[in-house]
Amino acid sequence: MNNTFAKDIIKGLTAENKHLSSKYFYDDNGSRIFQEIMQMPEYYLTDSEFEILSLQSQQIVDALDFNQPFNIIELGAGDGFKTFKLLEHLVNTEVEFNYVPIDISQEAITILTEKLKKRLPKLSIQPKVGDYFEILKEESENEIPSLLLFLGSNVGNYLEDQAIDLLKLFNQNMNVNDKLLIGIDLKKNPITVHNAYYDKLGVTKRFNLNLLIRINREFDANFKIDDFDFYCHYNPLNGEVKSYIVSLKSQEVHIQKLDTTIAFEQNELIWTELSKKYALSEIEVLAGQANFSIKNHFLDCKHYFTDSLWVK
Ligand code: AVJ
Repeated sequence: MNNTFAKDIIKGLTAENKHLSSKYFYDDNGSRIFQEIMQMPEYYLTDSEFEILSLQSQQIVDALDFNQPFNIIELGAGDGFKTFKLLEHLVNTEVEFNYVPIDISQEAITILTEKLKKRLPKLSIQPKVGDYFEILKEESENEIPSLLLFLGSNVGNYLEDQAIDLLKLFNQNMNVNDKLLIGIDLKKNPITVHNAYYDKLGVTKRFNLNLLIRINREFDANFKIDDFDFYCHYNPLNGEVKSYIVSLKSQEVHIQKLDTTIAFEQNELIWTELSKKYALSEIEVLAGQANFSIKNHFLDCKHYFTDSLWVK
């Protein structure tokens, strides 16, 4: 049994305001549903970042200013769909580099590696499975400069203070010349943001409710999925999309392997996810608080998203 997950379930579902972390969305089914989300027309984030990396790879390389071979270390590489464009450009222009994708999912890394070996046979790739920081630490001990990639607006899942802590840890594990390319979703017309998370076909709803299916399977719980719904809300003032699971009736759920029964009131919420949006000025502040300064913002043509290059 996965201990941290078990502890987090008990802690989260017995709290005054129930919560479960979105990091548990990504079992094999959840990862597949996330692929569906990335293909929805409403989910503009993927298209925007894909555009940036397709059209501005050369500008990004120029801004790196590495005059020697380097490593590209990608934190949470996933399926590597967006990164492909950057890698392809570098290989085609004969830039000397080594790609180090890191993910906690062995399955994701295996699929990504096979796909890249087929599509970019000249790419030098050294995949790693495991914890970001242990691998970062190992990598910072070699002489070769590194570009860290933290794409997809994954930073948006963290509350501001936690985001700062995480970014500080990146910073501490970087050498002076290393750089960070971080993907961040920008504040924009609130209707656009709302539609990306409250999609009409209910894919995001399935993504959230899959967490209950996962708990049923892994902990012998008896969540009745039809008795729960999904709600999300965007607050354009603070940039926070918050997602929730809603209990449609007063009900009890037994989680056998955790020896726990959880009572829900009708309309009670489980907070599942934060997807925070930033203004460019707020990104400056965030970078500063984590001891970085910003070298460039690379925006898509609609100005929906930025891949920002941060230096120590
Ligand atoms: C992968 C964390 C960036 O917050 O936009 C997509 C996950 N959640 N739809 C995001 C997600 C709902 C996504 N991140």
